[in-house]
Amino acid sequence: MAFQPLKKSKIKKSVIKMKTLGLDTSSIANDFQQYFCHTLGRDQTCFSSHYPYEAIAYTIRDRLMERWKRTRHAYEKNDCKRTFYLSMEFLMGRAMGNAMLNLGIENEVEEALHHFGLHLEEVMDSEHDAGLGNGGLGRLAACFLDSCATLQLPVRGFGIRYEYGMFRQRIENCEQIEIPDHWLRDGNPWELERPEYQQTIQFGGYTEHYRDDKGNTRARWVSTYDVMAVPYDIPIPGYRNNTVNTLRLWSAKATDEFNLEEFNSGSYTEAVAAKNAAENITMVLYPNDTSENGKELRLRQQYFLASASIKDILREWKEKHGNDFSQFADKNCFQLNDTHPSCSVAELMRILLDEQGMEWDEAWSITTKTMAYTNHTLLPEALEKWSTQLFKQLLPRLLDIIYEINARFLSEVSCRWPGDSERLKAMSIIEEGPDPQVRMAYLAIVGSFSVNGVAELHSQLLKEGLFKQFYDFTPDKFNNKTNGVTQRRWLAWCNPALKKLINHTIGKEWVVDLDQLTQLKAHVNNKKFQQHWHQVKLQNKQRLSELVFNDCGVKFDTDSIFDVQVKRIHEYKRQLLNILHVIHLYDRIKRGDTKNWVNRCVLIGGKSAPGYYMAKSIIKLICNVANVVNNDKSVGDLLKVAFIPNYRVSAMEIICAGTDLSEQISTAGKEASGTGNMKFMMNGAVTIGTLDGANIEIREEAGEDNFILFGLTASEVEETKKNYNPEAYIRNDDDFMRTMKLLESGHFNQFELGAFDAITHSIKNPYDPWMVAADFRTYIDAQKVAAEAFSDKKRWLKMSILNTACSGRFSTDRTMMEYNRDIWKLKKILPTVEKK
Ligand code: 26Q
Repeated sequence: MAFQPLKKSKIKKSVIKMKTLGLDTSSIANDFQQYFCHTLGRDQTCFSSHYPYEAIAYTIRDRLMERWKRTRHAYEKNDCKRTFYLSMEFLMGRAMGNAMLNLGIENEVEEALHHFGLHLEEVMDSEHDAGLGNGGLGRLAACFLDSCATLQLPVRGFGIRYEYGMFRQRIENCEQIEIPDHWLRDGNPWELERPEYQQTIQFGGYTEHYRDDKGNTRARWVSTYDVMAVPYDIPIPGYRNNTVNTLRLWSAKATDEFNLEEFNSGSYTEAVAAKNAAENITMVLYPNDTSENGKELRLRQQYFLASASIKDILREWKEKHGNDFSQFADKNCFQLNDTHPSCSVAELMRILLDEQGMEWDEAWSITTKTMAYTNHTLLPEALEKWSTQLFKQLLPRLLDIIYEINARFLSEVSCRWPGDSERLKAMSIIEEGPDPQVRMAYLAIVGSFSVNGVAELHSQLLKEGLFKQFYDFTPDKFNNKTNGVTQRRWLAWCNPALKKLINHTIGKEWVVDLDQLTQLKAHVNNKKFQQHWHQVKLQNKQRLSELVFNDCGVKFDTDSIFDVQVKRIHEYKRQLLNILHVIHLYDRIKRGDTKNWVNRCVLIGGKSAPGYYMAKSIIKLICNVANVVNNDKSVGDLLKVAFIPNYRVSAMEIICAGTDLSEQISTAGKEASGTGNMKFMMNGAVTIGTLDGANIEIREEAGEDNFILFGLTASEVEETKKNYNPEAYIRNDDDFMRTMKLLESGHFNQFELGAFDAITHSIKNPYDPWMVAADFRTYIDAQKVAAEAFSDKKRWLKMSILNTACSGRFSTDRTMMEYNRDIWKLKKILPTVEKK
């Protein structure tokens, strides 16, 4: 046993007390020196930026430790209600800048490092992104944690500590190559291992029934093979408020007993192999941003997260309340980030029934008062399903419970609608068929007291479409919580020049109250302010253009309009429409149709799921078009195109600040919300977009004049689908015709015959669900409007300023206050003040 309890010794509380560490330059410099020279054993001959990074990271982390402890202590002492945010993804990015900002020690750290001849920026660049997420859903979880800590809400994140995060993307021969992201290789100074809180997670085996002391039949899950879940805690500092919340990430470890058994029976290699199998559970993040169904390891991961987290909460509960669960539902809430952690519903039931010996009704009442579910997709094909066969093999006891939940649920439905067997079939948690499936979204809805979408339109469409029958049955569960982003990272941190200008103009309150930005409206016509705004944008465009040159070798001229689309590559997000516009512009240049031309730099970035053929083809098309356009002397500065490899959080921090035009061009009714759209808006980009997801709310806030709209609405999309004829759109539009001709001529795939056939076919397919052809014309026209607006410098500046000024609603502070008001009902808790 690696961790033995102290028997004879007892640590003296009065002596072990934490020191309050100074936040001044000289304290920081002293500690840095201590870590650098003594702990890490380096000196002036050190040539790597890693050790300075590690030393300063520990120095900063030390300053979070005491606040962390005091926050934990306050939650414990208050015995307050708490929320647990369960998510398979937390896309945290880098921690250091955020910690410095929230502690308010950026200048002090910079000065301290300077003292040793070090540049903060270079040192910071040594930090790996924590890429434990695919995209929007994972980054949203990270922004939520930042806002909860800032609002001083007792919220803890639970996730998985993947050894390998989101793959690194390289572009070779215009194609995506996936490279494993071994982000923990050089250690992670931001995590604290907590082996004392490890949990045992069961898999396999079967359900056994037996009689308890009172003669009641009860069930237990036996003959399982077990895996240990070891928690690693990451501090989540609030903004200058001494609160430090926790993100707890679980890592899989083989059990010691298991190894011993195999070992004693003489099968050394089998023992090691089995250890590997157990530890594989948390090895790698699944790189799909829509569900990839049926993968056993993924279901293992999901149950591992659910079981470890719930057991952890019950351990804490029982330490304080013993076996009294009467208050449990009043004091705990589990927010499920999509269906990925929805095994939690059945797992909490299992523990209450089998381990606490509760009756069904009591256990169900507790479960359905504590679970809340957030949906993040409108694509029916993205709803998670698991075959009951796989479930039975891996989690037999959970499947029993799911069947029972379903039986009781369906009997309620049939009371309400007697004899309506079609409805029962449609609403059943089990989808019947040759290979019956567990519908995880239905399990989550039935098991939760709250079901929310992530933008107004999305929540509306859930009620009318995907979950209509559930809405009819329990309308009160359904609600909307429009997403947001944290302005600490996505404005104050990533855009220091704009931060300075805003602070100077309206003060600093906006950092914790983003609605304050409306005060900027008063300055929108002020010449001097406009000039400043322009200079800031130019400076940020310079920074972005350096990034693009380093990563793509393409020169972006800062006088051009910077037209940017960065997000996961997916057909519904329509990067294809973007590149069709680029081809159209190229065609115009080649034809000499360049009157009133506005120079344009188009930047596209994002990762494709490794097995998603169409998305990969789209990346290839973008890169091929970029090569042709950028190497055509007759194009020059009129048009530049770049695909930025390995799009990630730390790249977005530079990209969003330097963008003029934000591309949010998904097929209406498909993007649940989007959050990149909000980051761009906050940093003064103008959106060109469809009426989809949160774009609608962005346009409402910014005003019609400050948003460039195009495309079919969600209901028009459905209407148009009925007799959609893409070839007619092409035929009747000269620009479209020429664009398609260029694409089909092989101009962009000279030595790669047929490389883009699948793409051209998809555009012409009458069943193209993404309706690219239907929106081509209005998109091209809207782009022209954008170019005209940009060429009118004053007008564009005003649009830019107003976008930032109106972005207050899109702070996750607002989002979290709404979750708290309607769902969690937590009290704000201040960290305890330790007596001197
Ligand atoms: C599920 C099962 C198996 C393998 C992978 C998955 C999986 C993983 C990630 C399914 C979905 C995701 C991620 C989804 C996602 O990021 N959705 C986005 O969520 C954002 C935050 O709410 C929204 O703004 C976006 O509109 C939505 O696309």
